[in-house]
Amino acid sequence: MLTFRVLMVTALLGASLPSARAATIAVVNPGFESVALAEETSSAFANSGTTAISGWSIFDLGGGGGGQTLNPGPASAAFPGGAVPEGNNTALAQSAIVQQALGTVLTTGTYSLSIRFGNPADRDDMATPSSFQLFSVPTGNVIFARVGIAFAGIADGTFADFSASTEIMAGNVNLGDQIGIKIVTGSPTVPGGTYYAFDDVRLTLDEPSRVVPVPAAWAMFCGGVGLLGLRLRKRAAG
Ligand SMILES: [Ca+2]
Ligand SMILES: [Ca+2]
Repeated sequence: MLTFRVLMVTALLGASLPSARAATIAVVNPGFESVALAEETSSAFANSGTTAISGWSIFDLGGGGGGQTLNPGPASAAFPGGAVPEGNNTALAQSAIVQQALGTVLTTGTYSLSIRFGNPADRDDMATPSSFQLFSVPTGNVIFARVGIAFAGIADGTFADFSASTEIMAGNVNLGDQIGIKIVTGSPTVPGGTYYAFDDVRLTLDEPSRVVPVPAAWAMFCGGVGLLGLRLRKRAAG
């Protein structure tokens, strides 16, 4: 009887293994830590599409936009106490697009984006828009935008988490396109504006087609059922 119970448990485990987990899509320099900065110092992004910060390019939206990475120390005016949500550095940009091509193409599944946005204490909380986008590199189409990130929900000198997900269905016009992510701080129609800080960029993809038990689990399941059948036949025969 003990053998019977063990076989039943084996069969049930085989049938109910959890589905595959979401895969992380690699982002180069996701926390802007590629340059080791001393406290209270910053390193400017070069402008006009050049890549001065590993992995990332920056484009001026107009009005003299730009950006930098910053390691705020304890006496930081932007982030008093020096707290950043990940590592030592945060990125900041004003009236600019900071973007990265990801070296992968759009497929069906559920994409989830997350990022931390910060509100520098030494800058006015102007109503310039900001967003975090998943986009098609060849077409520029926005596949998903976490739009409307504003300082209203972020206290001066602190960061807040923003995340959302979108399901890409069969038939999406951008399937197969190279994809990228970008942070847009400001607007071409609102020159100047103010600095947004951002850090800890993450992207995952959960592909439904991969949500099946692994072969080893199937082997265990089939073995369990087979042995169970053999056991029952022996019981019936006896
Ligand atoms: Ca960081
Ligand atoms: Ca502020």
